[in-house]
Amino acid sequence: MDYDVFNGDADGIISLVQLRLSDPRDATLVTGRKRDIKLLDRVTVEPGDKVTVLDISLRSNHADLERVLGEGASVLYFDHHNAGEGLEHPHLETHINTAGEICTAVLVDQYLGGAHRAWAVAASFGDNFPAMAERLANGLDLPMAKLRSLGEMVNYNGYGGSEADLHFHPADLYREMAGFKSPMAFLEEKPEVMGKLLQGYADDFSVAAGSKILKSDSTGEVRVLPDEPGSRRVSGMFGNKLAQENPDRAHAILTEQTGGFLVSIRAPISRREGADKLALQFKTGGGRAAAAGINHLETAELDRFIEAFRLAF
Ligand SMILES: [Mn+2]
Repeated sequence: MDYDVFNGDADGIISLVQLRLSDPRDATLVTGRKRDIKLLDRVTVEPGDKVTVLDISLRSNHADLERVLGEGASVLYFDHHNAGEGLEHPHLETHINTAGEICTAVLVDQYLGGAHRAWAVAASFGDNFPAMAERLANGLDLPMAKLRSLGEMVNYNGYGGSEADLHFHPADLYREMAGFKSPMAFLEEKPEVMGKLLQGYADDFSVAAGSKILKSDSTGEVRVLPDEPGSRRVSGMFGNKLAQENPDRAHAILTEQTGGFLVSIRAPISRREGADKLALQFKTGGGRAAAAGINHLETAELDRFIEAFRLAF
């Protein structure tokens, strides 16, 4: 059995669409939410199996990649995330480039000599590399607004607290798009797929926009979203949108969960620091200076969090 292992976001799914247009193969699909990046641990192979891996970090999958190669598979690997110390093996072919703006669909586009360029443009928009999308499309007459929307909606589909929260399982969304020579043909022939994602996105955003505000002033805003699939799908994107609209303000998006909240913290865009220090004051907190989170903030700790947020920013 052959395996196609890919991240469940726009870049992962569309990389596979491109590759299988040029090299059709009936493989078992292994994918999940955007955050599920340890995917090779789900793969057990027989000698001679072919495994293709797209858009998940080699560092995070290093041990299982070694195991799969040891079990006798040959592996073709494309990615743009940190590869750690990498790996060399006679049956491993890697196309890894961590340069800014390069996403996996661009690496696949290069590998295929630009054969399915419009798909790579949509994927670049979806992975949040609009400048790269414009460069790839240079000289071609492509419907850029449609490709941007497609990339962004496929990316949105990858977010959720569990696979049950997603509008489409990423393997199903791949199957919807697979085989179409261009994203334009896909959009033309299956408008219901984009229709469902656009509607879901609009609904999720309107719930988020109307969410409860716990604190708001010129230095920061704290919001709480209800315990619903739509909140878990959209909380990250909603927080980014608030941050972009108010670059001098810090933001915390709390999503209700049993006994407390999942917390996502964004430092002000104008000085990207302090998010990690705030998160680390709580047991399940962690992250980076610009963006951090708390996996579970107890309801009883809410007041302490709001006070710590006020002091942090
Ligand atoms: Mn990517």
